Amino acid sequence: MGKTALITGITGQDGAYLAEFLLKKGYTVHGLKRRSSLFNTDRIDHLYQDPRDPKTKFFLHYGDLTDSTNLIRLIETVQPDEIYNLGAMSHVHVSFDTPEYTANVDGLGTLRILEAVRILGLTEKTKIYQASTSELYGLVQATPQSETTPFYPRSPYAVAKLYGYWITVNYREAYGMFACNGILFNHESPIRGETFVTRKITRAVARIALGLQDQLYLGNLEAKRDWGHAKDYVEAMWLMLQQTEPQDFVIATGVSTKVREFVRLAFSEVGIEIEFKGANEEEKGYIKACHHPDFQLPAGKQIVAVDPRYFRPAEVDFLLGDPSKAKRELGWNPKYELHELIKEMVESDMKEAKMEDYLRKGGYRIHKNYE
Ligand code: NDP
Ligand code: GDR
Repeated sequence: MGKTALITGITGQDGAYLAEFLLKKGYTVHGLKRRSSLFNTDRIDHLYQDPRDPKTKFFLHYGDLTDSTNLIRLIETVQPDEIYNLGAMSHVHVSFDTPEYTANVDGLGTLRILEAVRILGLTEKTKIYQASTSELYGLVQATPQSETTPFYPRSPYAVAKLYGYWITVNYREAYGMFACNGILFNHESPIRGETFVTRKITRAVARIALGLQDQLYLGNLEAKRDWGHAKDYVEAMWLMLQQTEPQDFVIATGVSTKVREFVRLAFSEVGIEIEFKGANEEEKGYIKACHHPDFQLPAGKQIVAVDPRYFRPAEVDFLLGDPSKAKRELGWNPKYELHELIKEMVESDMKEAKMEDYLRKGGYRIHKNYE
């Protein structure tokens, strides 16, 4: 008999990659999805299986991390061997606008999962992965950041995740539950949400190259992040739950890059050399040269600008992870380097932009403003 997993946040970037990964390993996968007024399953539609078919191994259930009754009923029905708690209001900037909701979902949501497992008497059977984050480190105390670096959260999101982190540790110590925190540094992919900086950039690169967009407006270009590929990171989540003892692990690449450099690398994927002038809120990016024969973009054209609306009330300036414990104890090693990640993202966004261009030229109206 294969194992059964329950994934909260299955419609998100990581949930989609993890579901695919576990199905390939022979798991039966159950996912929690929120009710929304439009379909929200784009990232997992390719995994759909007919629930009427007795051989089906992929099931979706309506639910929400703010609803204990729903979580208890679902966990009782599914009897999971492993729960991956990936559901969250995951946007750091938005958490300043919705702090209470973020605390409820990201903080208390974690408690609700742990309590449900305890109430149902599943503490011996069910292993739990908690999606913790490098945002916990916040204001730099030391670099590179490891499992022993002190936390200093800098946003309602990070403070909520700090509760999630400690309540996971507490239930492990208090009730002997197999519960682990994965302290994951930023990880991206072609299915990354469009309002996170990497995807916003790669999408703009493709749309600017095709003349569908004039400018890319960004916030703090000086911020540094340790960016990896989501595909590598979901494997680490699974590995944590296959160990004999529950432990917390940092998952990162060990390389940190400025947002400005990510912009430069992404434009260079389509042959556009960019140079930056000005400082802080006045900073702008201009085309130095365009080497791609298909794109008619003149040197000197401004294509990047800073918009102070994207600055955060409190920023996390510098994240750099030390994944040596995960490498040593889990045998985990990231397969992707940053340039490969950027290449894959730009290629995928170029395909989408070409489709958009085609539809527009065919007279179809498309209204999608992501920022
Ligand atoms: P996404 O934003 O892509 O996905 C978040 C998921 O959570 C979506 O499925 C979303 O549903 C769901 N969700 C949101 N609110 C609720 C709720 N109230 N109840 C149930 N589900 C909810 O995030 P990622 O896939 O990038 O990240 C996965 C997890 O890992 C998150 O917890 C995130 O905070 C954490 N993390 C992410 C990192 C990264 O770099 N990607 C790094 C470290 C941690 P819907 O689709 O309906 O919006
Ligand atoms: P982050 O990711 O906050 O690290 O959280 P995001 O991509 O949103 O920001 C990274 C850095 O880029 C700067 N930045 C901008 N960010 C956005 N979104 N939009 C902009 O226009 C922009 N311009 C500059 C930000 O200020 C920041 O410094 C992500 C999420 O996935 C979290 O859920 C996860 O926990 C952490 O990564 C690890």
